[in-house]
Amino acid sequence: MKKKILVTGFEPFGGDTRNPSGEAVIALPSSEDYEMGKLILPVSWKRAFPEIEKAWDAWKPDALLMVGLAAGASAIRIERVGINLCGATKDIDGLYADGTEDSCAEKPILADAPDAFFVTYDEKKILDALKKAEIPAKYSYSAGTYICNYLLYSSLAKRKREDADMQIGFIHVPYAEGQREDFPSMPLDTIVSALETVLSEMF
Ligand code: PCA
Repeated sequence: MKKKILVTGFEPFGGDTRNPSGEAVIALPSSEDYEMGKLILPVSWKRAFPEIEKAWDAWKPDALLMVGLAAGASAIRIERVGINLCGATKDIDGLYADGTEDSCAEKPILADAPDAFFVTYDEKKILDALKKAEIPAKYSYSAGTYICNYLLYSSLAKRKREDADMQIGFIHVPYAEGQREDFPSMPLDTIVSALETVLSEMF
């Protein structure tokens, strides 16, 4: 049986009209080698992770690859760790992580849980494959403290809780070329190729 990979990207947020992570995930072609499920998530503290959980529980994927935009990045960022912290940043619903409009305190994602979890995809294999494909890529040791890190930490915590044997990781991508003049960017085609390369190295 073919392995199943759930791939997620995001809708636009923070004043941008596009999000290359969602666009690249939508553009990903299917593969002979694995079955792919796709989700394009809202940049919402409350609404994004339940969508992953629902697909995970119903479809039972063998791997989960999440993709998000990292404004300012000039290379593909292979995230290595999710931390137990929500930053004080509002989401597209105008809410902070605690569900309020007016508090701005940082808080843990999960109470009484580990400070961090490492990703479970093979980051070395992925970096080598991206380098071989001549796509600028590097390891990243912080996925930030916004919704991307929230999904990464929450997924790794679920995996641990359920003792699931799943490859889980997060890729941050630059802005798509032509999207913003004030930030580094990468052609959307290259971002799509990068994700195909990552997916081919998930097992
Ligand atoms: N990037 C944000 C959230 C959605 C996205 O594409 C992040 O890095 O947390």
